[in-house]
Amino acid sequence: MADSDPSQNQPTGYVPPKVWTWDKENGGQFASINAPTAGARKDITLPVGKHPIQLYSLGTPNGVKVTIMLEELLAAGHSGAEYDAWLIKIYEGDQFGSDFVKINPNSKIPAMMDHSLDPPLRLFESGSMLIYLAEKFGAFLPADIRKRTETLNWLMWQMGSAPFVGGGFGHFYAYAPFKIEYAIDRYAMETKRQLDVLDKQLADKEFIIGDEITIADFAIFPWYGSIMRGGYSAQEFLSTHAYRNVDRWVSQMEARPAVRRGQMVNAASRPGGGVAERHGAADLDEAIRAADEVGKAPA
Ligand SMILES: N[C@@H](CCC(=O)N[C@@H](CS)C(=O)NCC(=O)O)C(=O)O
Repeated sequence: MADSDPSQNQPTGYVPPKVWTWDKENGGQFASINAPTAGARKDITLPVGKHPIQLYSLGTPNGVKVTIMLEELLAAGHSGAEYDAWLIKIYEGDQFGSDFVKINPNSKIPAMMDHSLDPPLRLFESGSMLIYLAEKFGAFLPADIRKRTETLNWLMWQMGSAPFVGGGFGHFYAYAPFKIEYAIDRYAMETKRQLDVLDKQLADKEFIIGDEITIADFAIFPWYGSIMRGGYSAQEFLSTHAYRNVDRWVSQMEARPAVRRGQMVNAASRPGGGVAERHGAADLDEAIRAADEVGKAPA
């Protein structure tokens, strides 16, 4: 570890102990659910609906990747992608319920079961779900070796990069109990670097890998689309208007009906409309009708 002058540390005088122990909540928005241990904390039985695919999730960027994929599959005519989406309230600790942990030992949404297999198959990690669904339905992952590899390159880029945006920038800029200049500078720089990576990639491409939409778009859009549209209230701070190619691509993604539908799932309080749970197309049709009515109403 690099030596530093304790008087410069935060809090002033702080010296890391020889062995770290968990003796207090660390503050910030998620302090009450954070712990240094894994495993179930309570017995919770998860419901199972009527469709082959059962999703246990929340409308955060990692959850929305999968609901956009499922809605795009349904829009493309893959009726086997019908799904029930159940709400997992991570702020209340549902991800530490016994049944949820059996699906995802990492206790994070999204988690999924495919009941069309016997015994049913468990899935965790959103990137794994996107690849699984793409292969199951033969969609949004090109067969051509170069295009397939490029799609997976960008999918893995997203999975590796977004934690620096969410857990790094978002945490220290929006959620931490106090502002630390060093941490905010470090992660603002990294977030802007990633936006520039995307901006350069999209300069001469309609979608992430070229002229066809793939699971790379579904994975990248929820995170970077959110930042571009005011996630963490950081549009001005990060000068997001400068990333013109990303902005164009985000608008194009937002205009897709299946993307709109996917963003509404497990997101009841989302501005622009949403549903807590989704058990059939009609649930979203109804929410869209209601949102459009509100949009038409005079201010
Ligand atoms: N790499 C995982 C990340 C999932 C993740 O971080 N999920 C967050 C919500 S976006 C979560 O469930 N957090 C609850 C917790 O940390 O206890 C994926 O892509 O599936």
